Amino acid sequence: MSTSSDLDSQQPHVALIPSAGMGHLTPFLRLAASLVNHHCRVTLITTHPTVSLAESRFISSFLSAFPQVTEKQFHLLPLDPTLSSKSDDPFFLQWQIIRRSAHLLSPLLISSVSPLSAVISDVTLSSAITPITTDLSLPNYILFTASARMCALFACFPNCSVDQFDDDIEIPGLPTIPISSIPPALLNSKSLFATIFLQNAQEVMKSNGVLINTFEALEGDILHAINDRKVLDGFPPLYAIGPFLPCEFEKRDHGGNSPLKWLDDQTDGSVVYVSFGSRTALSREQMKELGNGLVSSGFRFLWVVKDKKVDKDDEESLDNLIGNELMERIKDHGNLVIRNWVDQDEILSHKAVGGFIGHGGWNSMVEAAWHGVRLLVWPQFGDQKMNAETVDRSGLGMWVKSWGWGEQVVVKGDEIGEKIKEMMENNLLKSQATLIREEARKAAGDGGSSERTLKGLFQKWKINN
Ligand code: UDP
Ligand code: G50
Repeated sequence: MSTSSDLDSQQPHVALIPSAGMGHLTPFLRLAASLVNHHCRVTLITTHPTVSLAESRFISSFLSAFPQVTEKQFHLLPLDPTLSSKSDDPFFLQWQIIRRSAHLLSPLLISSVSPLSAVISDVTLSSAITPITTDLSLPNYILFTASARMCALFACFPNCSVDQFDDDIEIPGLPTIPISSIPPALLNSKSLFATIFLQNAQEVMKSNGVLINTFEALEGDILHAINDRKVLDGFPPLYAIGPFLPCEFEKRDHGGNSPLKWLDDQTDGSVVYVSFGSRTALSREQMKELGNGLVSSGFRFLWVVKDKKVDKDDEESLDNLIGNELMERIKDHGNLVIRNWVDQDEILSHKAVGGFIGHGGWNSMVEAAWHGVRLLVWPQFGDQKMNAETVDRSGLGMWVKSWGWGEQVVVKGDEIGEKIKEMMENNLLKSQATLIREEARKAAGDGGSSERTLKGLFQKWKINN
């Protein structure tokens, strides 16, 4: 008869090393919750300090909800002053700080209560972590935090001659990628972002596998192209284990200010939810045009406004940001504008919500798929056009390519209003979003493609135990 300690010793033990920003932390903590629920031991490496309040709160509530998870605090080195001149993005700088501090991870990984079966680290850190896991002879997996389409570009990047990027990009097994969709920072091979991206893409080849928050029905063609080695011979196995499910620990006490009460009073499917994620601030001018567009669309809306990249800096009042006159019109029409963190899952799962205007952050895209909410994607920077392409092709949403990147053009309110109407009145999008929701649930459910893939990984990790 096996005892509970025998069973414990058969459990895989995985260490997770997330990177900075909610878009990177969220998939890690959702994966961690899923691993615990599958009886896996989890060690979570938590970086100190974090950039945003949202990150530190998220980690605290995760650790309170999962006391069985071992936390290892990773105290970062200070920022190298020469780096701060190379980027004004605090999250991106934090990636560099984590990378520079990576040698401090070895003792944390060695001092685990039980030996590790695998280490899973964020893709932005991969070239800094791989030498450490190799040194410790630990299996090393990478979590890719964007779409499979972006992953294909990542895989091929070392073979692309970026400075000669003047044409569209051909990746075997994928439709042509227009040059205008490539993350702008990658177009300058000398930029810090492009240099690190290249190093990560080279080093990822040494990892045991790449995990990704997507699923067959959403990106099956690209997953197959990568795993059939059409995209790049020798790329590690890509494990599609999404959608990562939002969890109970993410719920916050809104002190009676939850938008749910307002949503409860709206007609089913009538509301447009507008949010550009955790770290995208539109220009003031664009914000006003968006407000005008929302009002002119005639649809009810719930708009989450952000003024600064980092939540701690968001101080300006809504009246100052949007202007009194527009705020009055917004309220007169019965709409809701919020400037704090919202529980996006709670909103997307509400029956009143019919459409979502978002920036193409991959977590949000997968959450929309999970809830079957159709999208109007408005990419602002980075990987977001690559993600938008996937949303567009799957039929989950639409993308107005002429709107360009966030800072390129100021899109006029009238045009925004028209496109909102188009998204909300398009029955094909609506039915396709419902279909994708069903597929997402099948993938994550018992016997579904992602569930089976995750179980396969457990078997591997148990053998390594
Ligand atoms: N999010 C949220 N409430 C907010 C803003 C963001 O719950 O007020 C969540 C959102 O649901 C998603 C994550 O934060 O899970 C943001 O990641 P995403 O990849 O969508 O975009 P990013 O913020 O990284 O640009
Ligand atoms: C954030 C961002 C820009 C950007 C990406 C972001 C990605 C994700 C993949 O997540 O493309 C990625 C892989 C390796 C790497 C960085 C990012 O070094 O602001 O493009």
